Order: sequence, then structure tokens, then C-alpha cells
Amino acid sequence: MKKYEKLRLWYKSPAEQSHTGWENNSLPIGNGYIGGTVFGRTDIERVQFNEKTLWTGGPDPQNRPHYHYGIIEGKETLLAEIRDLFARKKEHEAKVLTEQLIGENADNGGNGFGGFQNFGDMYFEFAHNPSGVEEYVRELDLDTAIASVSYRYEGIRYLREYFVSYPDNVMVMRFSADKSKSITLNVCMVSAQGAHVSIEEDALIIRDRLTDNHMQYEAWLKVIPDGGTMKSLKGKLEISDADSVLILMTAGTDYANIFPDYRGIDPHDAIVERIQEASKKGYEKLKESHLADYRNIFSRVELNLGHEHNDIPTDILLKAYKSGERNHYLETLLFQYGRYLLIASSRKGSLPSNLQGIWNDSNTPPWNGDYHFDVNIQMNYWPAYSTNMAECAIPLVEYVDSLREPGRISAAAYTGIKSTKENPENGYMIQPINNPFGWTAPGHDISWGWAPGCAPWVLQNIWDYYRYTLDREYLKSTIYPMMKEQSRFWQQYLVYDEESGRMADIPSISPEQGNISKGTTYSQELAWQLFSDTIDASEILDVDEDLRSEWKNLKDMVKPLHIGNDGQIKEWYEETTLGSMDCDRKHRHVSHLLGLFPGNHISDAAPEYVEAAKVSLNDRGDENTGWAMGHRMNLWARTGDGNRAYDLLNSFIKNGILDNLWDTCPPFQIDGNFSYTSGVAEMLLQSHLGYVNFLPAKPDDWDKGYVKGLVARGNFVIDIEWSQGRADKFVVVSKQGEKFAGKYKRITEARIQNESGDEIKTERVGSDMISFDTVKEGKYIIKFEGTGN
Ligand code: FUC
Repeated sequence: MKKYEKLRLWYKSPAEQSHTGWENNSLPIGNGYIGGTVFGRTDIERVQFNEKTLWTGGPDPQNRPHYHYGIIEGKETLLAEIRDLFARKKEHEAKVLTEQLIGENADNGGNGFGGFQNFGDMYFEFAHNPSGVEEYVRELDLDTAIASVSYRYEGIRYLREYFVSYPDNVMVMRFSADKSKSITLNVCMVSAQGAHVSIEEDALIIRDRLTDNHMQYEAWLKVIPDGGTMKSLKGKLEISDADSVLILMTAGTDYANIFPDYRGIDPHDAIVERIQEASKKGYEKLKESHLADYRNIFSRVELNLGHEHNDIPTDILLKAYKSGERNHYLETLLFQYGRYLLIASSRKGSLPSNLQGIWNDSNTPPWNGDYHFDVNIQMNYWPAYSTNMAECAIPLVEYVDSLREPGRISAAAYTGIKSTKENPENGYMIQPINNPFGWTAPGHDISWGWAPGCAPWVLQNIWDYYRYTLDREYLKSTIYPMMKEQSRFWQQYLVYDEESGRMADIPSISPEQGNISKGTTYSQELAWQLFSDTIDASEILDVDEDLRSEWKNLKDMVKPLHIGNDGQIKEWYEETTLGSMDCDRKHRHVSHLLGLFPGNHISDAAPEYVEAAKVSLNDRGDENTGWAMGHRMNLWARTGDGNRAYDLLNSFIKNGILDNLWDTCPPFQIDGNFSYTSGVAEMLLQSHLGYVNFLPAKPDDWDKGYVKGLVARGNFVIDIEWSQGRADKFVVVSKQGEKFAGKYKRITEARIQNESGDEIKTERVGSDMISFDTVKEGKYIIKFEGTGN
């Protein structure tokens, strides 16, 4: 097996100059703040770009002085009235009244919801006629996060390189050739907002305000030719006969995630400084710091699924896969691409990765390019910890923390649960749709709009930050307060339902499936998980003993899981057989199975629920939107059925992937990329039940391979090697010196040594499970040699 090979997406033709070309073929680069998509054209190269904070909507003293997070006032007593009707068995009236439990209409960004905007395009007019171009290659190298275009034209070899540096916060582009004085082009920039582009010596500048909310935005493109001449002409910079050209671009806005105005300072000074600093550094140094930064995260994980070296263009590889030719290299590439995309769209200091990550060529993107909290944003972060990129999840933690203030106003307006002077952190609410201006009101259509489980759900991602890193300080200062406040909310929000004998979320809706009812599995399960996790967190920190006993009580009283007459996990408490409720049995959302993944309630500890989850999954079927197949992949991995998980992986690649390997819902939506990466990790390693489960859902097709650098909860970094379908070796690096527990068939017969070759004393804690003490940074090798492998 070859130890290492280049991970790249590559093509023999450019992307078409159209939205379809953008969506299917352009290649994304980014640093969390700035995103770019490279078309790779030879006549007129196009690089479309975004800055993540450029959003319409939100508050604006002139246009929207009464912006109020989507809240419709006067609904404070509605919930109590609905609950009273339910209690008096007036179900019909209760349901009718529930339809009023909605927020302002956000369709097309209305009522200040706004939408993520396209910033603009850069055009580089080379006038290299495509018909004369030879040996054309357009690629995105995942090992360097550099996109490039190379070709031969009239006997000269041209090379163009593009990356976005996180440390310097600039997009860097360099055009060169194998012959001096060969770079001749015009450079122009176009604002997607219709702003004027001015020229100042060697720079093109966009500086304006959005008409919708007066947000100030600015972008600078600076051209630094090496040799040749440069002049400006009709809004363009004309470069002739240069040896090479370096182009730097950076952008910003005066958005700040600060409640309630969401504005900070004029971005001008910071932009000018960044451009100046970057030009002083020069190409080589910029590249050096970019590579050091990027590789530090990306190179932590290696995956090989036993494939041979593969040098076929990515679109051709994908086409073959779609027609039934499985290819483990492509499966690996897609796994690593998910990691690449998260590094490119979510870095500390930036807003989190949105529905399209950071790449958007439209001012009216699908679903406003927003943050969806009824699966999508959670999914974006599923691979962050398990594939060794915990720092990429910091934007999510900080963002959700920032939603507590507006979320309290929404909670008060719709549930009457108010913060007081004595108790300022008394509960916040997050609902399915959200913009970066604190929109936390319910959605405008009840079939999906009311889903208070959104906050507990995303808190699973946030609690996992601690579980993977064991960063106790962060748990104490940031994570636990968020969990505690949400638990306080649910303490006050749940009501006793006599009929079912449960503390229940009433009214309750299974996201996007509808059916106004009482205590759907979705919200009961999320409440269960929230209490369970908050209890654990409070025990770790040794705080809030009094609250803890109340949470324990509630955890026992929410009783989320019920098996229906067909042996399925019920989606609604009222459900009898599959399909007995008004629902789409093939629906993309599988919200009643969250206890299996990402939660840990459905496990081998009660195998009847695992079996019931399989019945539900089989009934839902495999074919679905990209992200939904990705979710199913993770779910099947958790059942331990690697071959079913692999079926989903196949369906996902066949039906959910575009030529540039972006996931499609359709349209392009990035969450599926992330659930794929998470799914592969879940097939190889699981750690949600207090121990490490090695190769828990490895399909037969992955007969040999290795993975390095996956992370398990407890902060263990893990390598696995296997051949002929069975593990040969595990390497465990204990980052925090915790006690280690691991499960694998006949692991009790394995030989365990530390780095110096000393035998490690282990304890047998089950038929296929061992545990042993570790020291901080200690390395442990678990070998199966000579154990009848
Ligand atoms: C949820 C999904 C849709 C889509 C949207 C952005 O509402 O049900 O399929 O992914 O988010």
C-alpha cells in the first residue's frame, strides 16, 4: 500500500462562466472570513468572492428602527392557552391556536431577516483563446489549500496560483510563466452590490454601504507586477510584459456580532493595514505562513482505504463512480475535502460556516444562505472534533453564546420565561432559522417554525468541544453557562402531560414533518440529552448540586423513546404503525433518531431501541437529499452496520455530489459534505458511550487501510491499521492522561506496550473491552500479532 499520495481535485477544463459553472465546477478557497471560487478560465479568468459578514437585514436606524429578531409581539400568553386547551382535550382548538405560534415572515429575506450577499467578482483578462490552449490543468490541492491553473499557450507555460491566508487575512493570487515578460492582462473588479469601483494607483477599491441596512463594506485589490508596465484605463489596471504578477485582495464590513446593534468599526483602516502588511511580506512569505497555518490543522489526519494511486481527473472519477465503479481514492478525497471545507469556512474570529459555508454567488441565495438550526448548522460541525480540528468549532461556540441575549427576548415573547435581575440567565430560545442579527423567533410556518429543540441540539456540538478536548477552563467559563441556562429554560418550559405521564414539550412538531402534537420524540429526546449532558458537566465542575437533582428528575420524566406497532421508533407519541400519522414516510429529516446520532441515548445498552431505529431507517429509505443521505450514513454507522453505512456512502456520492465535489441538496448546500466526513469517521471510530470503539462499522469493501489522527472523546488521538478485514494495530496517544477504555473483537488478546516497549497492565472490562491507565502525552501500541488474527 502506498503510504502517501497527493490529495487533489483536478480537471482538464475550466468552469463555465455562469451560475451553473459556479455551482458545479468552480473551486472554493477560503479562510473563514473571505471565500473565493476560482473558475480557471484562460480568456477571462473569474474569481468570485465573499466576505462572511456581508449580510442584508437586521437593525438599521433609518430603514428598520423596529427590527425585533423576527418576534411578533403579543404572543406571551398563547403558549399557556394552547396547553390549557390540550389539557382540556380540546385538541382541534389547541392545534388551530398553535398555528399562531409563529414569527415574522422571513421569505426572501423579508422583515429584516436579510440574506448572505455576494461581494463581487475579480476578472483577469488574459485573452488566451481557449482553442489555442494546451495541457490545461485546473486543480485544488488539499495538502496546501492552493488552487491553481496551468497550461501552455503559444509555446509558453503559464501558472496561476490562488489561496486565502488565515494569518494574513488576504486572498493571494500569483500569475507567472516559464518565460520572462510574458504576463500581460487587464485586471478589474465588479461589485455584486452595484457599488462604484475606484482606482488608486495600483489598487482597485470598492467602498460603499448596503442600501438595505447601511452596512459599510470595503474591498481592496492590489496589483504588484514584477517587471513590465502598469497603467489604469477605463476602470481597469492594464499590465503588460511582466515577469509575474502578485495580486492581493482583502475585504471587510462594519458588522460586529454585538447585540443589539450588530455594528462595529469602519473596516477601512484594518483593510489598508492588511494590504500593506501583505505587500511588504511578498509572495513567498505569505505562502509560507499560509502553509504553516493550514497544514498544522489539515495534516493531522491521514486516511487510506487500500486504494492504488489514482491520477484520473476528478469529474471523470466521479462519473465512473456514479455508473457503479467504486473507487476508494475518491471516497478518501471526499472525506478530506470535508475537512478542507471546514478549515476554509470556519476559523476563530469568523462567523460560523453557513448553509453554503462561505461561498455564494447570489444576492438571493437559497434559504437566504442563513443558519438553519433544525439540522444544518449542527451537521456542519459534526466532523470538527472527530477529525481533529476542534479549533474550527470555536466560531460555533462563540456564535451560539452570542444568541443567548436575543434568544432570551424570544423566549420571553413566546413562552413567558423571562430573565430577571436576580436571575439574568434564565433561558434563551433558538428556532429553525437564524441570521447573524439575533433572529431567534419561531419560523413563519408552523409546520417547521416551532422547534425549541434547536438550542439543546446545537448544545450537543458545544458540549462535545469539552468532551473531545477536556478543556476544563473553557467548560467552566463558556460552555457550562450556556448549557445551564438552557437547562433552566427546559425546567420551566416542560409541562406535565397526564395522558402520557411525561414532562412534555407541548405543542410539539417533528421538524419539517409537521403534525402539531404533544412531546414529539425530537424534542423529548433533545431535552433528555440536554439534561443528561448538563448533569455530567455540573458533576465535572462540581457545581449546582441542587439543580442537578432537579435535572435528574426531569431526565427520568421526559421518556422520549417509544416503540410502535411496526417495531419502529415512533416519531410522534400518538403514532401507532408506520405512516399512521399524516407524514411523508420518505422524509429527509429523521429527527426521531437523534438519540442514535448525534446523541447517545440509543445504544447497545438497550438493543431493542437500536433494532427499532433500524426499522425506522429502512422505512425512510436511502435515496434522499445530499445532507439527508449524509445523516443516514452516520446513523447506520452507529447501529454498527458498516455495509449499510457504506450503501449510504455510495448513494451519497452517486446522487448528492457535484463535479467540484460540493454536496447538493439540491441546490449546493455544504452540510452534506460535512456529514459525509463525519460519517466516514464514525465508521472507523466511535467514542460516544464512554469508551473507544475501533472499526465499529467498517464495511467489507474496506478490506485493508489505515487512518491516522482521528480523535476520541477523552482526547485520545488514534491511529488504526487493518488488513484482510481485521485490525493489525491501534496507536493511542493520550493527550490528557485519562484512563483509556477500548473495544474491539478479541482486543483482550492483543499485546499492549508503551513507546519504550514496556508491557502495559490492562483490565478486562467486558468480553471485547479493556481499559488501562495512561499518562499525559503517553503513546500506547495495541498489536494483534500472533493472536490468531
Ligand atoms: C432544512 C431542510 C431542507 C434544506 C434547508 C436549508 O429546512 O429540510 O432540505 O436543507 O434546511
